Amino acid sequence: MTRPPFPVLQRFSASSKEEEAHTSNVRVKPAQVDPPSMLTRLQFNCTYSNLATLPREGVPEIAFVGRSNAGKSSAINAFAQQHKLAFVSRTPGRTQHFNYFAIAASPPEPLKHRAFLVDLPGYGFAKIGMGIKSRWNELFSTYVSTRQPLVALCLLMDIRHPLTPLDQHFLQLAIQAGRPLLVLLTKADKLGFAQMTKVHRETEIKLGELLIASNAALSNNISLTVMPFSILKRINIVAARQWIESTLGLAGIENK
Ligand SMILES: Nc1nc2c(ncn2[C@@H]2O[C@H](COP(=O)(O)OP(=O)(O)O)[C@@H](O)[C@H]2O)c(=O)[nH]1
Ligand SMILES: [Mg+2]
Repeated sequence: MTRPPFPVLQRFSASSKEEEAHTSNVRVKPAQVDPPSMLTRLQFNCTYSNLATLPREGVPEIAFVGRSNAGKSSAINAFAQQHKLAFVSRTPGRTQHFNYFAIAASPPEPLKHRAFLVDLPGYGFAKIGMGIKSRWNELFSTYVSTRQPLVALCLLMDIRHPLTPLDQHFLQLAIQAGRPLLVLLTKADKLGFAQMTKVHRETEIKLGELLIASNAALSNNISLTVMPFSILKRINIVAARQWIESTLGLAGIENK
């Protein structure tokens, strides 16, 4: 059987209004752009520091992972269209726990949820000691390889310095666990359009190579989607949210 030259590397399609918002530098109000989304019902659920106590409801979850300060909490806030849902920090490395955000069942019932988004502790903050780093490494690798309700990972990397050695390390753990990946190249507003497109393409190519190098047999089955992403310029907020909703099985349910 002939193997495709690359693993399943999916092209994103940003909504035309989002692209317009970027290229013409116009800020588009959320109400004009955003289709209705279940993610606007996100609520803080619980903080966990121990894998054994994670929710056992068996509903699907997507975890947000990346270096400290990559923009994880900001992205969750943007998807939820809420300003203070996830803690957005100017002091990197402060979130040390697994923060669970829940989409409530409807009508709301205590302890019944449709899905979770999980804000994982950031990695790679210089002031964190080796003890915490190795504990986080162990936590993450156990979580990503054994957590049954985990349907995908969303990896966030600052578009100005993507695929650092630590990013590659955690990508390899995710790939080995066979998890679908959404890679967001955050703070894309910091680059011009040409540079943003160049980094996007280069990152896709490097990720494809990394997939093949990590596990050639497995790589053909892993879904990998890469998008430039900006909250300030609203680049791909809707496209990423749609990817998340469809991966969580929420597409088309829309607030019912
Ligand atoms: N320019 C720009 N800054 C952003 C963007 N997203 C997040 N930030 C900033 O990056 C910093 C870190 O964000 P945060 O969400 O706390 O990162 P986390 O540590 O990964 O959760 C904050 O100062 C945010 O305001 C973006 O799209 N553009
Ligand atoms: Mg955070």
